[in-house]
Amino acid sequence: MKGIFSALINCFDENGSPNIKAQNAVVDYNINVAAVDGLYVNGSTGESFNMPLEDKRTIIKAVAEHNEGRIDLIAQIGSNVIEEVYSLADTAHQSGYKAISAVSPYYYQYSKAEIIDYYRRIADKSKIPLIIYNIPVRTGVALTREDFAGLFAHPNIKGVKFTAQDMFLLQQLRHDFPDVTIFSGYDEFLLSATVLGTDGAIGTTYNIAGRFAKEVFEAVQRSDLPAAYAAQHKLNVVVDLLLKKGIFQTLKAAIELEGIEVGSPRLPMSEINPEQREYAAKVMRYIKDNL
Ligand code: MN9
Repeated sequence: MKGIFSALINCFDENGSPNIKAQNAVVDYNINVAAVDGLYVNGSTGESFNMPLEDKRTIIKAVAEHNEGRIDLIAQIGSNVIEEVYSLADTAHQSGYKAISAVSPYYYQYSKAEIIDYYRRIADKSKIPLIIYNIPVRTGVALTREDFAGLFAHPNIKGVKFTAQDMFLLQQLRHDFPDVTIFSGYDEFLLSATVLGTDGAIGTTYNIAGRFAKEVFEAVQRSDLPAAYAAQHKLNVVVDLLLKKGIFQTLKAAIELEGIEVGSPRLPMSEINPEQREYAAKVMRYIKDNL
Protein backbone atom coordinates (compact mmCIF):
# COMPACT_ATOMS: atom_id res chain seq x y z
CA MET A 1 0.00 0.00 0.00
CA LYS A 2 1.18 3.43 -0.94
CA GLY A 3 0.03 6.99 -1.36
CA ILE A 4 -2.57 9.31 0.11
CA PHE A 5 -5.39 7.86 2.21
CA SER A 6 -8.29 9.88 3.59
CA ALA A 7 -9.14 9.35 7.22
CA LEU A 8 -12.72 8.98 6.03
CA ILE A 9 -15.49 10.99 7.65
CA ASN A 10 -18.53 8.99 8.71
CA CYS A 11 -22.06 10.24 8.03
CA PHE A 12 -24.86 10.01 10.60
CA ASP A 13 -28.56 10.75 10.59
CA GLU A 14 -30.31 12.88 13.25
CA ASN A 15 -30.40 9.86 15.59
CA GLY A 16 -26.66 9.27 15.23
CA SER A 17 -27.07 6.14 13.08
CA PRO A 18 -25.00 5.62 9.93
CA ASN A 19 -26.41 7.39 6.88
CA ILE A 20 -25.34 5.02 4.12
CA LYS A 21 -26.61 7.14 1.22
CA ALA A 22 -24.43 10.06 2.34
CA GLN A 23 -21.57 7.70 3.23
CA ASN A 24 -21.56 6.30 -0.31
CA ALA A 25 -21.54 9.81 -1.74
CA VAL A 26 -18.54 10.69 0.47
CA VAL A 27 -16.69 7.60 -0.75
CA ASP A 28 -17.34 8.66 -4.37
CA TYR A 29 -16.27 12.22 -3.58
CA ASN A 30 -13.00 10.98 -2.10
CA ILE A 31 -12.31 8.83 -5.15
CA ASN A 32 -13.50 11.14 -7.92
CA VAL A 33 -12.88 14.63 -6.58
CA ALA A 34 -10.28 14.38 -3.78
CA ALA A 35 -8.56 11.68 -5.88
CA VAL A 36 -7.09 9.76 -2.95
CA ASP A 37 -5.38 6.37 -3.25
CA GLY A 38 -7.14 4.75 -0.31
CA LEU A 39 -9.48 5.15 2.66
CA TYR A 40 -8.79 4.70 6.36
CA VAL A 41 -12.20 3.76 7.73
CA ASN A 42 -13.39 4.34 11.32
CA GLY A 43 -10.38 6.35 12.43
CA SER A 44 -10.41 9.42 14.69
CA THR A 45 -11.95 11.40 11.83
CA GLY A 46 -14.66 8.77 11.43
CA GLU A 47 -15.56 9.30 15.13
CA SER A 48 -15.06 5.60 15.74
CA PHE A 49 -14.44 6.14 19.45
CA ASN A 50 -17.96 7.55 19.81
CA MET A 51 -19.68 4.76 17.89
CA PRO A 52 -21.44 1.56 18.98
CA LEU A 53 -19.88 -1.68 17.75
CA GLU A 54 -22.61 -2.60 15.27
CA ASP A 55 -22.46 0.84 13.63
CA LYS A 56 -18.70 0.43 13.17
CA ARG A 57 -19.37 -2.90 11.50
CA THR A 58 -22.10 -1.40 9.29
CA ILE A 59 -19.69 1.29 8.07
CA ILE A 60 -16.86 -1.20 7.42
CA LYS A 61 -19.16 -3.32 5.26
CA ALA A 62 -20.94 -0.46 3.49
CA VAL A 63 -17.73 1.30 2.46
CA ALA A 64 -16.30 -1.91 1.00
CA GLU A 65 -19.52 -2.70 -0.86
CA HIS A 66 -19.70 0.74 -2.40
CA ASN A 67 -15.98 0.98 -3.13
CA GLU A 68 -16.13 -2.21 -5.20
CA GLY A 69 -12.36 -2.56 -5.14
CA ARG A 70 -11.66 0.88 -6.65
CA ILE A 71 -9.13 1.95 -4.01
CA ASP A 72 -7.37 0.32 -1.04
CA LEU A 73 -9.18 0.14 2.29
CA ILE A 74 -7.83 -0.02 5.85
CA ALA A 75 -10.19 -0.50 8.81
CA GLN A 76 -9.29 1.09 12.13
CA ILE A 77 -10.69 -1.22 14.80
CA GLY A 78 -8.73 -0.35 17.95
CA SER A 79 -10.68 -0.38 21.21
CA ASN A 80 -10.19 -1.38 24.81
CA VAL A 81 -12.79 -4.12 24.32
CA ILE A 82 -10.54 -6.76 22.82
CA GLU A 83 -13.33 -9.16 21.77
CA GLU A 84 -14.80 -6.33 19.68
CA VAL A 85 -11.40 -5.79 18.06
CA TYR A 86 -11.17 -9.46 17.06
CA SER A 87 -14.68 -9.42 15.73
CA LEU A 88 -14.12 -6.31 13.58
CA ALA A 89 -10.87 -7.80 12.27
CA ASP A 90 -12.97 -10.64 10.86
CA THR A 91 -15.48 -8.22 9.36
CA ALA A 92 -12.68 -6.24 7.69
CA HIS A 93 -11.12 -9.41 6.30
CA GLN A 94 -14.44 -10.73 4.98
CA SER A 95 -15.20 -7.36 3.40
CA GLY A 96 -11.96 -7.32 1.42
CA TYR A 97 -9.92 -4.77 3.37
CA LYS A 98 -6.18 -4.71 2.72
CA ALA A 99 -5.29 -4.23 6.39
CA ILE A 100 -6.58 -3.49 9.85
CA SER A 101 -5.20 -0.79 12.10
CA ALA A 102 -5.57 -0.24 15.83
CA VAL A 103 -4.88 2.47 18.36
CA SER A 104 -3.15 1.29 21.49
CA PRO A 105 -5.39 0.66 24.48
CA TYR A 106 -5.99 3.92 26.33
CA TYR A 107 -7.50 5.56 29.43
CA TYR A 108 -5.86 3.19 31.92
CA GLN A 109 -2.12 3.54 32.01
CA TYR A 110 -1.12 0.23 30.50
CA SER A 111 2.43 -1.03 30.73
CA LYS A 112 4.43 -1.36 27.53
CA ALA A 113 4.27 -5.13 27.97
CA GLU A 114 0.46 -5.00 28.05
CA ILE A 115 0.32 -2.80 24.96
CA ILE A 116 2.68 -5.02 22.99
CA ASP A 117 0.70 -8.07 24.10
CA TYR A 118 -2.53 -6.39 22.87
CA TYR A 119 -1.06 -5.82 19.43
CA ARG A 120 0.41 -9.31 19.18
CA ARG A 121 -2.89 -10.94 20.09
CA ILE A 122 -4.73 -8.94 17.44
CA ALA A 123 -2.05 -9.69 14.83
CA ASP A 124 -2.18 -13.41 15.71
CA LYS A 125 -5.94 -13.55 15.16
CA SER A 126 -6.20 -11.29 12.12
CA LYS A 127 -6.04 -12.79 8.63
CA ILE A 128 -4.96 -9.45 7.18
CA PRO A 129 -1.92 -7.36 8.23
CA LEU A 130 -2.04 -5.02 11.22
CA ILE A 131 -0.93 -1.41 11.01
CA ILE A 132 -0.14 0.12 14.40
CA TYR A 133 -1.97 3.43 14.94
CA ASN A 134 0.55 5.50 16.89
CA ILE A 135 -1.12 8.68 18.16
CA PRO A 136 0.46 9.59 21.52
CA VAL A 137 -1.42 12.89 21.84
CA ARG A 138 -4.72 11.00 22.06
CA THR A 139 -3.74 7.73 23.74
CA GLY A 140 -1.01 9.00 26.07
CA VAL A 141 1.18 6.13 24.87
CA ALA A 142 4.51 7.04 23.25
CA LEU A 143 5.96 3.94 21.60
CA THR A 144 9.76 4.00 21.34
CA ARG A 145 12.18 2.74 18.71
CA GLU A 146 12.68 -0.39 20.86
CA ASP A 147 8.92 -0.91 21.27
CA PHE A 148 8.49 -0.79 17.51
CA ALA A 149 11.31 -3.31 17.07
CA GLY A 150 9.39 -5.69 19.32
CA LEU A 151 6.15 -5.10 17.44
CA PHE A 152 7.58 -5.40 13.93
CA ALA A 153 9.19 -8.73 14.89
CA HIS A 154 5.65 -10.16 14.57
CA PRO A 155 5.14 -11.41 11.00
CA ASN A 156 1.63 -9.92 10.73
CA ILE A 157 2.47 -6.43 12.05
CA LYS A 158 3.39 -4.71 8.84
CA GLY A 159 2.98 -1.00 9.24
CA VAL A 160 2.45 2.10 11.32
CA LYS A 161 0.29 5.19 11.02
CA PHE A 162 2.68 7.66 12.61
CA THR A 163 0.61 10.54 14.02
CA ALA A 164 3.34 12.24 16.00
CA GLN A 165 5.61 15.22 15.55
CA ASP A 166 8.78 13.26 16.31
CA MET A 167 10.68 13.37 13.02
CA PHE A 168 13.75 11.98 14.81
CA LEU A 169 11.90 8.77 15.66
CA LEU A 170 10.30 8.65 12.21
CA GLN A 171 13.72 8.72 10.55
CA GLN A 172 14.95 5.97 12.85
CA LEU A 173 11.95 3.78 12.07
CA ARG A 174 12.41 4.26 8.33
CA HIS A 175 16.05 3.31 8.69
CA ASP A 176 15.48 0.32 10.96
CA PHE A 177 12.49 -1.15 9.10
CA PRO A 178 12.85 -0.57 5.36
CA ASP A 179 10.10 -3.11 4.56
CA VAL A 180 7.49 -1.80 6.98
CA THR A 181 4.74 0.41 5.54
CA ILE A 182 4.95 3.82 7.18
CA PHE A 183 2.07 6.27 6.80
CA SER A 184 2.48 9.74 8.26
CA GLY A 185 -0.50 11.00 10.23
CA TYR A 186 -0.25 14.76 10.59
CA ASP A 187 -1.29 16.49 7.38
CA GLU A 188 0.73 19.58 8.31
CA PHE A 189 3.90 17.41 8.42
CA LEU A 190 3.28 15.60 5.15
CA LEU A 191 6.28 17.11 3.35
CA SER A 192 8.65 16.65 6.31
CA ALA A 193 7.60 13.02 6.66
CA THR A 194 7.65 12.22 2.96
CA VAL A 195 11.24 13.39 2.52
CA LEU A 196 12.20 10.88 5.20
CA GLY A 197 10.95 8.11 2.94
CA THR A 198 7.45 7.29 4.18
CA ASP A 199 5.19 5.16 1.97
CA GLY A 200 2.21 7.45 2.19
CA ALA A 201 -0.04 9.39 4.52
CA ILE A 202 -3.43 9.12 6.19
CA GLY A 203 -5.24 12.31 7.14
CA THR A 204 -8.41 14.21 7.91
CA THR A 205 -8.01 17.05 5.43
CA TYR A 206 -7.49 14.73 2.45
CA ASN A 207 -11.28 14.20 2.30
CA ILE A 208 -11.39 17.60 0.60
CA ALA A 209 -7.72 18.46 -0.13
CA GLY A 210 -6.50 15.09 -1.38
CA ARG A 211 -5.16 16.65 -4.54
CA PHE A 212 -2.88 19.04 -2.62
CA ALA A 213 -1.57 16.08 -0.62
CA LYS A 214 -0.94 14.09 -3.76
CA GLU A 215 0.98 17.04 -5.20
CA VAL A 216 3.23 17.05 -2.11
CA PHE A 217 3.77 13.31 -2.18
CA GLU A 218 4.39 13.04 -5.91
CA ALA A 219 6.66 16.10 -6.04
CA VAL A 220 8.89 14.56 -3.36
CA GLN A 221 9.02 11.27 -5.30
CA ARG A 222 10.43 13.16 -8.30
CA SER A 223 12.72 15.27 -6.05
CA ASP A 224 10.96 18.51 -6.97
CA LEU A 225 11.22 20.25 -3.61
CA PRO A 226 9.97 23.69 -4.72
CA ALA A 227 6.75 22.08 -6.02
CA ALA A 228 6.43 20.01 -2.84
CA TYR A 229 6.90 23.10 -0.70
CA ALA A 230 4.27 25.06 -2.66
CA ALA A 231 1.77 22.22 -2.36
CA GLN A 232 2.42 21.82 1.38
CA HIS A 233 1.73 25.52 1.80
CA LYS A 234 -1.67 25.10 0.11
CA LEU A 235 -2.42 22.07 2.27
CA ASN A 236 -1.44 23.99 5.39
CA VAL A 237 -3.85 26.81 4.57
CA VAL A 238 -6.59 24.17 4.51
CA VAL A 239 -5.40 22.54 7.76
CA ASP A 240 -5.24 25.93 9.45
CA LEU A 241 -8.75 26.99 8.36
CA LEU A 242 -10.18 23.64 9.47
CA LEU A 243 -8.43 23.67 12.85
CA LYS A 244 -9.51 27.22 13.70
CA LYS A 245 -13.18 26.54 14.57
CA GLY A 246 -13.20 22.77 15.09
CA ILE A 247 -11.79 20.42 12.48
CA PHE A 248 -14.51 17.76 12.35
CA GLN A 249 -17.51 20.09 12.18
CA THR A 250 -15.81 22.44 9.70
CA LEU A 251 -14.82 19.51 7.48
CA LYS A 252 -18.37 18.16 7.53
CA ALA A 253 -19.76 21.58 6.73
CA ALA A 254 -17.29 21.84 3.82
CA ILE A 255 -18.46 18.55 2.33
CA GLU A 256 -22.08 19.64 2.75
CA LEU A 257 -21.27 22.58 0.48
CA GLU A 258 -20.40 19.97 -2.15
CA GLY A 259 -24.01 18.79 -2.02
CA ILE A 260 -23.66 15.78 0.29
CA GLU A 261 -25.83 15.81 3.42
CA VAL A 262 -23.23 14.36 5.77
CA GLY A 263 -24.94 15.73 8.90
CA SER A 264 -23.37 16.73 12.20
CA PRO A 265 -20.91 14.68 14.26
CA ARG A 266 -22.26 12.14 16.73
CA LEU A 267 -22.79 13.19 20.33
CA PRO A 268 -21.00 14.11 22.54
CA MET A 269 -19.48 16.24 19.77
CA SER A 270 -21.48 19.38 19.10
CA GLU A 271 -23.48 20.16 15.98
CA ILE A 272 -22.06 22.29 13.19
CA ASN A 273 -22.43 25.99 14.12
CA PRO A 274 -22.69 29.05 11.81
CA GLU A 275 -19.07 30.08 12.34
CA GLN A 276 -17.91 26.64 11.24
CA ARG A 277 -20.10 26.95 8.12
CA GLU A 278 -18.45 30.30 7.37
CA TYR A 279 -14.98 28.73 7.64
CA ALA A 280 -16.12 25.79 5.54
CA ALA A 281 -17.06 28.21 2.76
CA LYS A 282 -13.63 29.87 3.05
CA VAL A 283 -11.82 26.55 2.87
CA MET A 284 -13.78 25.28 -0.16
CA ARG A 285 -13.23 28.59 -1.95
CA TYR A 286 -9.50 28.34 -1.27
CA ILE A 287 -9.29 24.76 -2.54
CA LYS A 288 -11.16 25.57 -5.75
CA ASP A 289 -9.08 28.69 -6.41
CA ASN A 290 -5.81 26.83 -5.92
CA LEU A 291 -6.28 23.48 -7.62
O1 MN9 B 1 -5.71 11.06 10.80
C1 MN9 B 1 -5.49 13.13 11.88
N1 MN9 B 1 -5.34 13.11 13.29
C2 MN9 B 1 -6.39 13.13 14.12
C3 MN9 B 1 -4.98 11.87 11.29
O2 MN9 B 1 -7.54 13.16 13.77
C4 MN9 B 1 -6.09 13.10 15.56
C5 MN9 B 1 -4.77 14.31 11.21
O3 MN9 B 1 -5.14 14.29 9.88
C6 MN9 B 1 -5.10 15.66 11.83
O4 MN9 B 1 -6.51 15.83 11.94
C7 MN9 B 1 -4.57 16.86 11.02
C8 MN9 B 1 -4.79 18.17 11.74
O5 MN9 B 1 -3.93 18.29 12.83
O6 MN9 B 1 -3.25 16.68 10.72
